[in-house]
Parts: sequence; structure tokens; C-alpha cells
Amino acid sequence: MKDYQNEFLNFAIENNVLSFGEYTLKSGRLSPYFFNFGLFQTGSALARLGDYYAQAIVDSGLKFDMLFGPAYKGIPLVSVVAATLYEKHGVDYPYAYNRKEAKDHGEGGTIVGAPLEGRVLIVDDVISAGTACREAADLVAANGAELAGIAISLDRQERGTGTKSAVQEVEETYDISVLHIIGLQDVIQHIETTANDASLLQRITDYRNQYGVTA
Ligand code: OMP
Repeated sequence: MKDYQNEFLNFAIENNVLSFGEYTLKSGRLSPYFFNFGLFQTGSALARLGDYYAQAIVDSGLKFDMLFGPAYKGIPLVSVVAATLYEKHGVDYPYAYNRKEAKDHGEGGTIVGAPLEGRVLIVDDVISAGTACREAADLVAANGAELAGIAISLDRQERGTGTKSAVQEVEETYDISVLHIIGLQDVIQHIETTANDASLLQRITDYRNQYGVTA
């Protein structure tokens, strides 16, 4: 893990964004941990989030033309990532986001911000089974743009619809890269080295055996 990944993990735990317990996921899976992006709630947390995403995006070397944040959580995210890429890395990308309900007056349509065109990098929170990011990827395609990649904060490294991970499936279906700040293996490593909680480690390992992928 690089320093910024380790910092992000601690930052998520401090903000209770990464928590441990018993959670029912969107997919119906019962998980011993949950990543609640909505708990980043201050200006400083948002600014740091922008730093971590921008760092992961720049580190990846991925080439793209614009950023897209799927509603709702992607909206503040894409704004701060675009601003941070400009302020700290000197690159000025157009950005856009969608509204969930189309407007029939005013500016109309569901896309707000820059027109969706060229190679688009989606910024989103978490991938579990891959449903949310497929919806966003389809939205980009439906608007005639090309998908360049998806940047997320946590890859839960779970199976998608088949035996591969959801991320691998999405990468193959859309022929793109999915970048993450941290993955489940980083969470496990963190628990192993700092938490001294054998029972939590066991529950997470059991969960990974049930829903994860064998590397
Ligand atoms: P998939 O659509 O199955 O990939 O799940 C991703 C979505 O589930 C995220 O965009 C969240 O809405 C939600 N989620 C979390 O926010 N954090 C988690 O740790 C797990 C989930 C989830 O329900 O799988």
C-alpha cells in the first residue's frame, strides 16, 4: 500500500465511513463491513477525498477527456475531483453529472455540466456486485460518449454475476480500467496489522471466501 492509500484507509475509519458490523448490501449479501461514503460530511473531508481520488487517477496514467459523476454521490465527488486535478495537478478537465429525473423545461435533459463527449472517466464510490457502475457506464454510452475508465474509492473485490470479480467483468464488458484507492485486501491487511481482532478478521475472511474471488 502506498502512503496515500494507508492514509485514506485511516481517514475512512476515523470518519466512520468504513465500519464493521452486520450490513445487508444492495445485492442482498450480508456483509461484516460497510463503506458509507455519505459520512464524509465536512469541507475538510471533501477536500481530502478530492486529494485521494486525484492522486489515484494521476498515478494510474489513464488517458481521458472528461469526468462524469453519477447522481447522487458522484455529484459532489466529481466537482471536488475536477477542482483538485486542476489545483494540485495542473490539469483542467470538463466535468458533468446526471440528474435522476429528466427536466422538460429550462436546460432540459438529464446531463448537467459539460456535454458528454470523448473519453469519459466515471468517478464513483464503491463497487460490490457492479450494478451501479454498469448503470453509469450505460448512461455514458447512451449519450454517445466513450468510456475511458471508472475511479472508485473502494473495490470490495466481490464476484459479479459469474465467477469473476465484478470489477473484472466491468473491465471486460466495457474494455476499460477500473481504478481504486483501496481494495478489500488493503482493509484485511489493515485489520491484520493494527486491529488485533481475530473474530473480525475471521468474519471478513469468511465473507471473502463466500462472495470474493480467488485470485
Ligand atoms: P453494486 O451496485 O452492487 O456494485 O453496489 C455498489 C453500491 O452499493 C454503492 O454505490 C452503494 O450505493 C452501495 N454500497 C455502499 O455504499 N457501500 C458498501 O460497502 C456496499 C454497498 C452495497 O450495497 O453493495
